Amino acid sequence: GEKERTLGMIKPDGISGNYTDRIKQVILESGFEISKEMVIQLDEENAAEFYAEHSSRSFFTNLIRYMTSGPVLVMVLEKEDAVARWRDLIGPTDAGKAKISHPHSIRAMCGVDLEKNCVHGSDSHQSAKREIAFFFKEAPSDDAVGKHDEL
Ligand code: YYY
Ligand code: MG
Repeated sequence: GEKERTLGMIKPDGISGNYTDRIKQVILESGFEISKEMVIQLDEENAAEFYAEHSSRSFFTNLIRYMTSGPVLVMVLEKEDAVARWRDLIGPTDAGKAKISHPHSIRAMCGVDLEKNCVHGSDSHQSAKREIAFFFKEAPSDDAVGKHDEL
């Protein structure tokens, strides 16, 4: 496969639980390069835009409250097949189930349940592109300039 980029995020419970260093260690030992990183406190509008695909779901309000409950660490992760490999490494969405089915996954290590699962990973190449652009301004180009002034 080709070297590619994905967006990784340590969610508020991962930061407050002091898992940042351990998660980064797993990332680097797994052969990813962390090419960009930033700590940011999301507000409700940011979080709702980031998770817009879930806006009609019953868990949305709780998800936004959780995602704005403290700072997050966002990272651009680079590796061959980074999108799929990072999803493999974080494990299933439900961290409670991950502890049983994927005990070596990051969500098993630091997550709690279906909501508080401590990390995010882009689910496709298209999502990765959108999510990286959401947090990190690209070098000036016609369609990147001025679109993300709020961040
Ligand atoms: O991509 P991933 O994070 O594994 O799961 P999504 O289905 O995209 O859901 C995004 C986010 O929403 C998930 O990480 C936790 C939360 N969530 C929830 O609280 N309850 C659900 N039933 C499904 C998802
Ligand atoms: Mg998702």
